[in-house]
Amino acid sequence: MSFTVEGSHVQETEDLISSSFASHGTSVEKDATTGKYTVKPYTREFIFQTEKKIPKVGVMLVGLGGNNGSSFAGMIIANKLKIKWNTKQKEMQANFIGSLTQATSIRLGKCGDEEVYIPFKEILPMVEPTDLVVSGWDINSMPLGDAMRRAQVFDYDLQQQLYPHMQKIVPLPSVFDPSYVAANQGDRANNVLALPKKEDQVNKLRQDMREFKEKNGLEKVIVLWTANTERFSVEQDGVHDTAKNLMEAIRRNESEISPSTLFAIACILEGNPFINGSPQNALVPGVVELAQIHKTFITGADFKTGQTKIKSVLTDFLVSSGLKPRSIVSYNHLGNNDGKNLSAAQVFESKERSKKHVVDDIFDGNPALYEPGEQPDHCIVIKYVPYVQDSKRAMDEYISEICMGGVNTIVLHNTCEDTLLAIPVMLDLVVLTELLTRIHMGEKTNGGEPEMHNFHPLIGCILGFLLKAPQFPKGVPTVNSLFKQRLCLENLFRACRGMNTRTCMGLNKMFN
Ligand code: NAI
Ligand code: DG6
Repeated sequence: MSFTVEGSHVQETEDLISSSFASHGTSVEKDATTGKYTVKPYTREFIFQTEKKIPKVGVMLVGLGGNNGSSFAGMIIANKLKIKWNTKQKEMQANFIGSLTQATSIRLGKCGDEEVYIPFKEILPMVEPTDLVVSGWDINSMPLGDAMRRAQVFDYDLQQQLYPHMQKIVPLPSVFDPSYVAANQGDRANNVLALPKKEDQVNKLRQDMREFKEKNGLEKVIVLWTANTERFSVEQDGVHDTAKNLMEAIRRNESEISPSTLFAIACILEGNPFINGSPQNALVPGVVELAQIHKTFITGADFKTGQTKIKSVLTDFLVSSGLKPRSIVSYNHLGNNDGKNLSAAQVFESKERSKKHVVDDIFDGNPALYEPGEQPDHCIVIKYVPYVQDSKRAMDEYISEICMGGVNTIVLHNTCEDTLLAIPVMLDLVVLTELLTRIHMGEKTNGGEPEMHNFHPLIGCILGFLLKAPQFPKGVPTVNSLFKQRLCLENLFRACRGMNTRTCMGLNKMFN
């Protein structure tokens, strides 16, 4: 590692970084008679322990043959082989641009007059992307070389170089339930597990994970759902509400349990983290409870890539500046298979939810502008236009009330290249999830050594920067604001390393 941290609050051995961290918070009490609030600052002392040894990690993608799946595998191989290719403008070389861990930096501090930054990935030991072993499932049997050509995401010259390497990777047969996706996806389904019982399907997925692990000598496997967006499961008491009910419902082959929920359950039972990159409610309450019992990470939902990332920044800028958005309209059209699947109403509704609710907490958090429950008009439109392929066009209009009756209108046009925005986000989710499995925390109390714990299974609260609809543990307030989410990650890792968290107050030079 490129730096060490000194101080009595941090110790580093060959295996472990141990740090203690004082977290300053405030509790608020309301006087029942006067309605007046009293704020009480408090400090809690936490201990973090980070295992330094980076395991050999495998990634299994559900939807391996799709645009995201094949391009993710291609990105890893191209970087591993340091592939260079020609576009019509210039020679390119493989990179991870767009990845928080691989392409951004963290400020260490000042060294004399020099500002010192380190690559984000050096703050704590993280797996090297090129060391990842990639496999997975798809309901379509196409080998990845052909799937990459079908996707039309990479430049032709890059495709030509990757083809022989990619063609060796063939997706495993998957669990498929046509009632969860658009009818237009049926002709893709030629690689489906011929197991009618859900219990057998879960067991087969578990076996696939074990075999992948053994065959490649892996110490950890992370599973990422990047398959089609599914419609929401209709959550029912007695089926989805508890871990016990869910497992019993699987045994009696209940129909309203989605493939993505089955994958999540198989992962939990194998002790493998599961990441849901699509918006559907795979992580129903029974899944969350099962993950708590088995102490396995689950996270979702829906990669935050283009239009929504901008929305969570722009709305935050408007509302935190005291401007009042009254109308947000987000339109996009795209021509890839994702767009084709989203053209079915029930599937679209899943995406609509995650694209829409990403700003709710920003309005709720400013009672100076918005009455309780007041929200701007907010409309999401997605259209399938095959010609534009993966090059999604996203157009947004934000209309805000400004001072003294003024109206401010912002219009954006964003040519997204959806998949090339998504694959670095997928990489970050894998790298950071793996790291989080090696961090343990405890709280210092007056007597004795603190008991150390894993993080709560719903690590969406830590990885929200990468997710449109991060799932938080009950009682933890939702944060969608992009830069708060980034600061959360950076500060958590600084604390684990024994460094002060960033306040951005710049107090050292503030007085005259
Ligand atoms: P895609 O349609 O190209 O790929 C999905 C793949 O999943 C297909 O190959 C399909 O055959 C396969 N599939 C469908 N059901 C399956 C099942 N039950 N088991 C295994 N495989 C199955 O879509 P793309 O563009 O790769 O996107 C994947 C997912 O990621 C979609 O749900 C999309 O909404 C989501 N997403 C994509 C973002 C992006 O910017 N590309 C951002 C946010 C989310
Ligand atoms: C249509 O919106 C397709 C979707 O799958 C999105 O492209 C994807 O969720 C990325 O969305 P966004 O809003 O982050 O650009």
